Amino acid sequence: MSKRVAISSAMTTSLLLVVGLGGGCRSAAGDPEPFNAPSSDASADVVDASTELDATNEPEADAPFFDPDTGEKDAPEVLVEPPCDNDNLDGDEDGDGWSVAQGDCNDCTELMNPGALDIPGGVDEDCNGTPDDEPFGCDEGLAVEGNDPMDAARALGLCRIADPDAPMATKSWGLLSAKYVFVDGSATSGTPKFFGTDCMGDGNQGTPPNSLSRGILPQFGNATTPMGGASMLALSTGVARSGVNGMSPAGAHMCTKSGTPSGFPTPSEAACPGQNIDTDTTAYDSIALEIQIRTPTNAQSFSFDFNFFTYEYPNYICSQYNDFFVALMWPVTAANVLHNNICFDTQGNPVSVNNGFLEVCPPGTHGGKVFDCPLGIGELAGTGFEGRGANWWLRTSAPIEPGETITLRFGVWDMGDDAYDSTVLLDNVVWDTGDLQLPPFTDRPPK
Ligand SMILES: [Ca+2]
Ligand SMILES: [Ca+2]
Ligand SMILES: [Ca+2]
Ligand SMILES: [Ca+2]
Repeated sequence: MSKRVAISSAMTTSLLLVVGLGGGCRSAAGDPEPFNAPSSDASADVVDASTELDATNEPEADAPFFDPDTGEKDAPEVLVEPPCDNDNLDGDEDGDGWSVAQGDCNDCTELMNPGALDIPGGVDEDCNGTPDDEPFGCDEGLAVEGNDPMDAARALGLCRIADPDAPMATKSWGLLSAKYVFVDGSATSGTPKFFGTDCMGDGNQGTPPNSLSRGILPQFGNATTPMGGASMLALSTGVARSGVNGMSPAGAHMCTKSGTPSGFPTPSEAACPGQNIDTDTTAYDSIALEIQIRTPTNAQSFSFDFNFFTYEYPNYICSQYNDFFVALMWPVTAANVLHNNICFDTQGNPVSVNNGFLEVCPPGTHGGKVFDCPLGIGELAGTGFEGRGANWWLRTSAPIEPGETITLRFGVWDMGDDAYDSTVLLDNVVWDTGDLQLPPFTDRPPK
């Protein structure tokens, strides 16, 4: 089950401890003042995320954070700004790190200060003098082949840029940095397996990741559009564009090589008992976006959406060639996270062709596994992955500490060799200001 549902007009009286920036971005096309109109029908397209959190069910060491069978929780409560004298200028009465003199506009709630996300609802959580003015809509008109990694972050819906060295009064949450790297965090390619005229794009020894390994796309294939806003980020071990491009996605030589992330490759133990896992820590044709974010002081978790397409279906299941998609996070303390990867299915398998969510495909039995493919093949049309497999959109959520600086590295790589490419689409980073910190999980977003 998913923890979050799209807000309907019927729910708008009790919304808004939770906000989807992606939803705000999405609204840009049709609603000029989306955050100021939470009770209109248009808000169904505006505010993307809600939750049913039970504030009385505080997480305990061994207790589940939610009912895994029903997903049941109570609706969130609207933030009501508490009356506050703010008469202790240099103290920090609410313990949120800001004194009134430093810019805390309400020193009686830790949910309001310059580091907060400004949630629709009439309260000026971020204390900049204007309620509900969180930036949005920054991913329109971005160039497909744009080289600025900050644009890739914008494509994900991250519209607020923060200054790493800002004084307290303007120490907002937001994106601190972004860069394209290989999946091990390195920035220059090792000696690739192939190079020369066979290469697509600009990969070579000593180069940064191939510029064709990434793209900022308004659409992928005939059917896949962004989950939030106007564009999404594509990362590929082939060419990160729709359709067939040279040998991509059958097996393009992008002509880069790096190490795998620390701890990888890992087996898909639950999905592939006895899988012959490669011990080679070489990542072919890898690409990653690494971003640093100072998290909102009023958020407890975040989520992002991804959609993994792989040419390895149906030929290579449970093999040493299985490509990986990982979402690595630092710091991360959850007990169910292996090697900092917050993205895995309910069995703990990392995202590859073996993942339990591979449901867009022509059905069949391959590698000893039955693939029912309940989502059909329509979404493969025009992608270059016709006859192959994809997950369709999934949503990964993970807890954060409010106001901390986190690093996220989203990456894909070819395992074993550089043949049979995989492409992941990424979009819709959303902050959740509910009371609870759920452990990392991945599931289908609500329709
Ligand atoms: Ca304070
Ligand atoms: Ca405060
Ligand atoms: Ca504001
Ligand atoms: Ca607000």
